[in-house]
Amino acid sequence: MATDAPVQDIDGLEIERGHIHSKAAGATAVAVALSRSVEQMGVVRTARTLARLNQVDGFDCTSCAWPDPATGERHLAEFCENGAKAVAEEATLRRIGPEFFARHSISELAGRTDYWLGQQGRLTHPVVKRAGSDHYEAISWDDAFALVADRLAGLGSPDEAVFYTSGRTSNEAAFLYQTMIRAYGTNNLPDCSNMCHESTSVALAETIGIGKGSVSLKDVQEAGLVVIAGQNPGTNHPRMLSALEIAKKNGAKILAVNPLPETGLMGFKNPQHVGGVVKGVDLADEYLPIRIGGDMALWQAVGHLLLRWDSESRAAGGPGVVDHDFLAQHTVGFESYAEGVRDLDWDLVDRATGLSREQVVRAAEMFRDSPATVVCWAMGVTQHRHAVATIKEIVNVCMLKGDIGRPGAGLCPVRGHSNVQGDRTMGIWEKVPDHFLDALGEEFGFEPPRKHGHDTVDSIRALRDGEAHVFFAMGGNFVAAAPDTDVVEAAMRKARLTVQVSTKLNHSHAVCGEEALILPVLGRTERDLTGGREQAITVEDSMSAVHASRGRLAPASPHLRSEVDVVCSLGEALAARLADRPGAGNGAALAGIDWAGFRSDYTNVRRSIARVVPSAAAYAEKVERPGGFVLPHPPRDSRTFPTKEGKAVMTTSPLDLLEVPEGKLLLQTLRSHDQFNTTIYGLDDRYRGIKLARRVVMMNEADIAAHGLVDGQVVDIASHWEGEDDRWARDFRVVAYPTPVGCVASYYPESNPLVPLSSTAEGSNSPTSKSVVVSLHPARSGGRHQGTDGEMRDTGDSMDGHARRDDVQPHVPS
Ligand SMILES: Nc1nc2c(c(=O)[nH]1)N[C@H]1C(S)=C(S)[C@@H](COP(=O)(O)OP(=O)(O)OC[C@H]3O[C@@H](n4cnc5c(=O)[nH]c(N)nc54)[C@H](O)[C@@H]3O)O[C@H]1N2
Ligand SMILES: Nc1nc2c(c(=O)[nH]1)N[C@H]1C(S)=C(S)[C@@H](COP(=O)(O)OP(=O)(O)OC[C@H]3O[C@@H](n4cnc5c(=O)[nH]c(N)nc54)[C@H](O)[C@@H]3O)O[C@H]1N2
Ligand SMILES: [Mo]
Repeated sequence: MATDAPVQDIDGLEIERGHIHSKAAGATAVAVALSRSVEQMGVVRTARTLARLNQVDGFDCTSCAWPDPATGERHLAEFCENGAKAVAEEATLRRIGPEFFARHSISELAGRTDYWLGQQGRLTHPVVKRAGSDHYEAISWDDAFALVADRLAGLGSPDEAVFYTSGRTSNEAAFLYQTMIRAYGTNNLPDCSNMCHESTSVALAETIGIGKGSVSLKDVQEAGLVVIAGQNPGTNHPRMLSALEIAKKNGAKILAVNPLPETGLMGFKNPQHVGGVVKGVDLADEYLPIRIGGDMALWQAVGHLLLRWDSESRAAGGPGVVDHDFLAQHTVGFESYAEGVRDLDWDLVDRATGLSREQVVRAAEMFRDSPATVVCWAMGVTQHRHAVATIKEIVNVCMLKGDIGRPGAGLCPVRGHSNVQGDRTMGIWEKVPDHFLDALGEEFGFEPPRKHGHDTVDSIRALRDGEAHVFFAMGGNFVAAAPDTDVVEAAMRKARLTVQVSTKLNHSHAVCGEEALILPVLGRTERDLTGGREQAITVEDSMSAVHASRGRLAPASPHLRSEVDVVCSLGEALAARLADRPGAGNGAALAGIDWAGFRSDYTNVRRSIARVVPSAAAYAEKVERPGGFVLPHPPRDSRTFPTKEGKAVMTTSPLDLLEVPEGKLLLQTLRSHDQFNTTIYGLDDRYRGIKLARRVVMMNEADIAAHGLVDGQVVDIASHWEGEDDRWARDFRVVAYPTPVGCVASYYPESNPLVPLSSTAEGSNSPTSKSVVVSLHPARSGGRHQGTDGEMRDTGDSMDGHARRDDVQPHVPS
């Protein structure tokens, strides 16, 4: 049977090394997708599940936020290897119930890897950890809701609770969740966006007036130039490669900007057509192996060159290269921008980018010669100190060429979680604008709190400093995903109550508050019969397209509830608790909301969404159309820019280089091919040729020699931040890899202990997960503890819940 989960963490001492692949996908991807699916689901369920994936009458893929092709253009198997793995994780036949928690103490679970935890299977029952206990035990749903309501009402103020959201939550659940939280009385709504594309949302809102990308899938396919900066699409958005393949066939050039020669940037073999499996296409026409954090300098240099060539061309009576009509009609700030980049410090550009002058010029020529350009970016751009300023420079260059609001051109931030953009649209935002709160208050007859709430980083501080006492998570794995693992773990253990609404076991269940609850919910693949009828939910993709999703599989357990049900039931319990015994929170506001009506028919939720969410009029009706509908986007639709100025804003930012002290390196933390964030599917980073090991640090050969290390050596990594004690992560294996000199890379979340809580992007407060100053030291353990799954073994204390903490004790290297 396909249901056996690993009994023990994989614990070999090997790492397997292969070559870096030159083309992504191909037949191997299909084979891997199928074998992983069969492993988790068996043959019949695999066939039934994958056939429904991303089809009009099926369910939306739970992996990334890349959009689906138009209704008539979908392949029979509209999925990718990693989408199939994501679905297999959820549709697995493995189960864990109360007997599992009786067998495994919480401190034992805290010593397990996220890989092992995730492989145990789907959660089947609500469970509780009572104060003082080291085990979860079964609890009824009613008792669980009463417990949460009681602890929330018992706080000094609603602001002492924090409500996290991960980006898989449906629009319906997200909308009701933020309604409940604001009716209760706080805006403490941190979400995964705070660690993800927040820098994008901030930069775009300030410059084009809306924090979302401006392109459609068709624009990508029809672009003259597609730039892919700081993104690894072959692994994280594999279906994007099909769009790039079409773009190339239509004549597009591709410019890849990335410290690593990621396989999915270089080539693609489309598994959907036979010819593709055989030959494949080359993707990047130009690849810039930029230094970590060098992007701002690159974009300023491109702007500088475009303006110079424009003047030269016009002086010679030519047509110029810059769209002055667009600039005059639609932008403000051009003059000061032009002045700012006129005297570019080329020395600084050279040092920041690590690129040759020829490479930079060639890149700028590609912009110059492109009739229409789409710029795509992801975490390699957003998770830096100067991320917001860098994205504004991307916008500047697009403005120069009038590359917004016309076919084949625009800004394309590629979102992460499949519904992270939708959750924001639904009000999951600690700083939601007043007009949203006005509409919400109007709809439900209460006065929402106006004070901005805590984002992710500030929520950790509030818990750490004893200012918040209850942590509630709608999905996700906050403890493992957040920066500064040691700090976040201590903060979480200080909480009075932690509640995790989850599908699968993860580290945040094991590092919990004095009291803790796990509330198991339906996943998107499963039939939702809440209220006795078949319910659909809706999601929004990276390109603002909203559509319905219907799960088809039988739920993993009869005890599961939907996220909508959980929110409605908690809203009712909290209203009842506050009516009986007044406490913290607005009981009247909660009591005035028709939770039962929402639970019985999600169409009622969509009707409220239509009245509250901007531009969502007739939401309930529009999502019923096959393929759904696209939310309006003024810059994209009509070149109108809803900024204060009424025009797009060009900005000037001083070029600032992150100086790395002598002997130190800049570390980026990234994803392997075999994980979805903290969910680890397996130990095979196939395209990069790294197998069995996750505790690795990819490093340039010259750096390995210069630092007196050898390829394969086991090292401890220290991170250095502004006078604070060094942070440590131990026992990482050095892997020689083509990354620029001075730049190293390690997998997330194993490297999260190294990301300082206070090191955040200016303007967005996102952790700088892609630029951590580190140094490497021969391992204190001598390499004895290197386990292939990234867990340390034979430390003698590896099961007391502190094994992972072993890597953060201060240690002065000799
Ligand atoms: N299979 C799978 N799919 C996923 C996810 C997953 O974990 N697994 N996660 C989802 C989520 S939430 C997100 S946000 C996205 C993440 O998608 P990505 O942003 O592609 O994810 P990362 O692995 O963080 O990769 C960042 C890329 O940026 C590059 N990079 C690092 N620093 C710099 C820099 O300074 N400049 C430039 N130009 N590049 C740099 C890295 O080399 C790497 O290729 O994917 C989503 N989809
Ligand atoms: N160092 C470093 N840290 C990072 C990043 C990085 O690049 N480097 N990336 C950041 C980014 S981009 C992001 S988005 C965050 C991700 O942070 P999170 O979104 O918090 O983390 P995930 O690993 O995606 O969460 C996985 C868990 O979600 C639960 N889950 C899955 N599906 C469902 C569902 O349908 N409903 C519910 N209720 N629960 C479900 C499962 O229990 C699973 O264990 O991490 C951030 N952290
Ligand atoms: Mo993300």
